[in-house]
Amino acid sequence: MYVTFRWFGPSDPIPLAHIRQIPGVQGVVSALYDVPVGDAWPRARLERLGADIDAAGLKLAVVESIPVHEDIKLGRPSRDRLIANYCASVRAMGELGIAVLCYNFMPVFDWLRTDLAMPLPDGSTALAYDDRALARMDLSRGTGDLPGWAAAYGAGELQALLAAYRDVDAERLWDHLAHFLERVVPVAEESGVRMAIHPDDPPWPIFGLPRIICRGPDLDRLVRLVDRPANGVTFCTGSLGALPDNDLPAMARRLGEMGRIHFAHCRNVRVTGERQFHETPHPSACGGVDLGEVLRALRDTGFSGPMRPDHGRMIWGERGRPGYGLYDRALGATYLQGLWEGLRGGGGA
Ligand code: DNO
Repeated sequence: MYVTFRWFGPSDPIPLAHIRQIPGVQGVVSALYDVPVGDAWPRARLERLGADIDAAGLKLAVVESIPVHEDIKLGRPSRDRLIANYCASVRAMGELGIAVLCYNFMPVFDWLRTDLAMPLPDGSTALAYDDRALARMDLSRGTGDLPGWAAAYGAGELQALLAAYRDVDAERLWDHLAHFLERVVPVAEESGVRMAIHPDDPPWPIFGLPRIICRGPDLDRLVRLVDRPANGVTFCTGSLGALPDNDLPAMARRLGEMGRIHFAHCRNVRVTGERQFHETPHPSACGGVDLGEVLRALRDTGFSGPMRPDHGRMIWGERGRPGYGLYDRALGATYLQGLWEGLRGGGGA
């Protein structure tokens, strides 16, 4: 396991120098955040990002993410030109030796919560989701106020996108994902890049939009869609863990045996009702995910890829990007390494 930490580039309030001080963290997960979605990433800019990270004594190990343009997910005629741009970005990654690409195929929204600062009994705050609160959300003014990770869409643009998706049900979305992967995976393979799809978060349809990467069978279907080693997954315990019937250690073992886990996101969640959960500190005792068993499955199946501690709470008065403060994620990084070290029978990361 190669321990990494997400960094949002020079605008991230957390400096690389602080990330460097978290024991065991060697890699950085980052992206070019200002390239318009659909454009090819300029290789020189990616190279500069890598050089800045190198200068801090770390390594750019994962790109998370190159966003997939909505026209690709909608299967519009412009998709092939956009996919060609995507392939150019993947080639640039390969040339620079960045071996893992985390991406998602969620229509319109990326991860979404209904509360970005739910107070926990210990005085910290965490991200939370409740489907009943989602039903009350107003999309008529665009995505501006939504507590999540949506690309910003104005009211008109968002309504047009939602309307376009009325013709795209889950099976159509699978077809569009297959069309995308059939073209991108061979390029990734040639370039030495492993594709790692991120599960949908939350793992169920929202706002009437289909979401297809939610459960074990979906991950199996994904890897078979283009049955090549470069076509794999980001095993995100928090996203998948929001569905109680997902048996995470079994899923990790199965995909790990197939050699298709290319990246791991470790976080914990507590499910508190039907389509209702909140995030918790990383240790297994704090939430519903048995991280020890997930890591055991990864270790038993020979996982040696990058892992990052995912969302943390806000603790010790820290203010920052929801889910992405320094302190709780750093605690997560050391906890996860402790678990891993125990599984190895001691000695080193
Ligand atoms: C949430 C993240 C996701 C992830 C994308 C990958 O915190 O894990 O936003 O980066 O879904 O494309």
